[in-house]
Amino acid sequence: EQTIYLKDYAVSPYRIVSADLDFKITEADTRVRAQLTIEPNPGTAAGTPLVLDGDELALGSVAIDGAPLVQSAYAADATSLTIVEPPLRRFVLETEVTIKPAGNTKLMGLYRSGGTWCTQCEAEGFRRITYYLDRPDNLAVFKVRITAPQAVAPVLLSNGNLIEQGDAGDGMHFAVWEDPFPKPSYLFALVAGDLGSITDSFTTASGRKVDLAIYCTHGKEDQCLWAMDSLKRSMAWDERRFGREYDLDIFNIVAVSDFNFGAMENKGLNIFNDKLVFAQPETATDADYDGIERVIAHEYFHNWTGNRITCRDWFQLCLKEGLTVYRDQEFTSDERSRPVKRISDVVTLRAAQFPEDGGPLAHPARPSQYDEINNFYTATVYNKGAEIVRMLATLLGEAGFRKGMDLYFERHDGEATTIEAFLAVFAEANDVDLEQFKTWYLQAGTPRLSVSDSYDAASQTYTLNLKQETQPTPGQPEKSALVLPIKFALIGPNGSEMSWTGVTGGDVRQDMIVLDAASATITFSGVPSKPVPSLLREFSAPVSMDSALSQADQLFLAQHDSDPFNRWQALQDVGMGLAVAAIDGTPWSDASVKALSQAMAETLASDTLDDAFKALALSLPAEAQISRTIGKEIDPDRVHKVRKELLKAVFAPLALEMLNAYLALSSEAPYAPDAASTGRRSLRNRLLALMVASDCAGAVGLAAQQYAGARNMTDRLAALSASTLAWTPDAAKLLGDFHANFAANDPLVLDKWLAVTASVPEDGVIERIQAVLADPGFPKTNPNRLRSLMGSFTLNNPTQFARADGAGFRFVADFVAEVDKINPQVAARVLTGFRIWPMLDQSRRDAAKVALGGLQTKGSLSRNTADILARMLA
Ligand code: DPP
Ligand code: ZN
Repeated sequence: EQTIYLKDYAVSPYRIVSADLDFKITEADTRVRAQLTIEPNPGTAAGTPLVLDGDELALGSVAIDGAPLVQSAYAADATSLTIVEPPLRRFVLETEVTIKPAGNTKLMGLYRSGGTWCTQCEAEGFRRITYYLDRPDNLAVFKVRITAPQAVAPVLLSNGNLIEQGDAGDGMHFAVWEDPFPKPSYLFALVAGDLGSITDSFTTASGRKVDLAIYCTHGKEDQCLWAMDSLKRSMAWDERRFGREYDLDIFNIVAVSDFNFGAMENKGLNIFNDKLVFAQPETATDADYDGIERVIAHEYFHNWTGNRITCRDWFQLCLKEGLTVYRDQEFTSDERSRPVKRISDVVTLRAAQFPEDGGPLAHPARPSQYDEINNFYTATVYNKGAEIVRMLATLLGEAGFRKGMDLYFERHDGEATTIEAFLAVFAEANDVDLEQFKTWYLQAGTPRLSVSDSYDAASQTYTLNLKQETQPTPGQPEKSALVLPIKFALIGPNGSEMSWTGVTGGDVRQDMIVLDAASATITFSGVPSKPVPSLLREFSAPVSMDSALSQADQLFLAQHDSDPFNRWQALQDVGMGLAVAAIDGTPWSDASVKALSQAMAETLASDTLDDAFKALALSLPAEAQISRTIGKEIDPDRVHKVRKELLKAVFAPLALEMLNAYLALSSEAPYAPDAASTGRRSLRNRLLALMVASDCAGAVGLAAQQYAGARNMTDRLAALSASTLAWTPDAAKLLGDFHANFAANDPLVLDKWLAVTASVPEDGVIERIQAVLADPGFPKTNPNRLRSLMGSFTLNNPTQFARADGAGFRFVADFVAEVDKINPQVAARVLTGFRIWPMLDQSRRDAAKVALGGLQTKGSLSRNTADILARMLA
């Protein structure tokens, strides 16, 4: 396979300045006529061929300035169209191709979802629509004519403004759209279908009225209201927080059922996976409402960070994604609870990005090479990318960060640019050097921060020893020191923050240590008594930190730290310490478990902490996180068993408190998705899960009762999964009931049933999943269904996926081979679940290798899957 390298980036010899596209859509196929106005770039020599990208296109004709080209003047192969000797001046290239959207199961380019024609072009889908310079640094203005059957496609949409529409005879009609903003091809979109819609409007800060619409399958209009509400709040927030106004007179969103991504930020015409649009209390959970708000915001924010300023090449993907995730995180923090959002984001980072960064698929946030760009839409590019931007904001302060952002928009609007250009605006606006900071973008791996400390009473000095180290990752044996902003405080014996009179040995700025060397010894003088350090407050750098604190000190922080993140972290650290020691063969003492139990009880009883925070705090680290902390020779069964026992030991003694709190949190109020109501439900459902998991008397019945009486999906699904995860006596019955009464007729609810089914940590789950897949009615072309089932199995069911007998690995490998022929992106994504294999114990490693080796011998794998497989086995 050909590897693409960042160092090979070169400006194209030609550029397309405008694209006039004419789509004729019929049931059988779609004919695309493209008139591309093309110019040579400066320095292009006469006779330089023009090479356009193409994929699965049936070429009809080629002409330049109206004159058809003779056969010898061009050449078309499976991936390109070459014009041998184009004119060395502005010219119009006209091509006509035919494509078959109905058979396009890769869901890249123009395809059909249900009855609707829709597009997905990022990263390289546009070349499946017409021959083009399908690269993000080619910005062109688009004019699009769509002709389609009036009866099946009354709605015709593309980017920008509608400038003409009418009847085209023979039952056909047409619409012409024009987008005044030059854009790369990956932001092109087209939709044709029979859709309902809701409409609204937003008036921008400067007083311009923007018409908003969300299109969906008829009958689902009511379910789009939350998305619309989220959109309007996003538009207002970007004006307030970043001074960014929307720039077109219309903003359209379309919900479709078959979609590889969550959503896509096409200029003026976002296309969404319907699960990130539809919400009603009976079928969507609080997590779904959250996800919709977050992704609507994310795609909207791309209008400035991604669309107005785009990427020069795909190596720069995190220029738009990391920054836009940071922006959507800030939006949610401002709209809801900042500490709760921060904790949730860190949980996600540790669950999704740390394992990537510490395994065979590790890559820098800005990679320097790729075989298949679709495999780089990763937690590293998105979530670590956001952490890097967050560190920049932490280092520069809110005002300094905003100055940099303002300069970024001012300087690069309308450009396709790079990480270097992004960093340069912050350096310039704040007069700082960010050369070393840039390493965050270039170096893979999660730095490990180790800390030790000492206090000298005689001299009243407190010393912190900090050390950072990053393990080698594929292709990067040597690592250098990163710039780590470490927010901190020293907590005195009475629980309040201590001050000091002098500091030596490090860069200490008020509440932040900046560690930029491999190690530092920092001495604080004038410290009257031994403090407990609260380090990495707000999780100010994406590192893994070995807590050197005693359990007593951790519990002290859990009680007194004024930083909510570290308060939560301290409880997690206590649980982690006990679990890891027990797995290593040092059982916990009664006293240590009792102390944790007590701290959990105090957390639950607190009248200052809010419900959502309590729900997060009343937990132990997940199995996968415990495994990662141990790091090698993992036996997932043992991790599962020990964690379960610990959970019981900590929470069973709190049965009465939990029950009383659970009962007190009941509410008769109608469902509302606001932060307070969501928090209340999350704590109540957390308590239910804890009572069931720790075998509290009556808990099984309580879950069944909540399941049956639930008036919203949040509570129903929580009761169901509490039962299935603990595999209570009535779990199977509830699962069956959920399928029959809720999931059977609603695909998005079916996804929940699939996920719950695949996550049951019991023998027999593989057979149950196989039965689901064998049902002829199961849609193997729908990414949501496949991901709910197989993504949940590989990521949320470690004991069954990594079974010692290899059955889980074999099953997933077979699935990947089959689905690879239908949708390579989904197949490759499921395959990434294998990334844990190097840290498993010997027998499981062997089993994983056999399964992966078997897949490799299958041959004819897609580039997507072959790339993941090769890296997995390297
Ligand atoms: N639509 C995807 C996202 O917004 C890819 N750009 O992240
Ligand atoms: Zn994005």
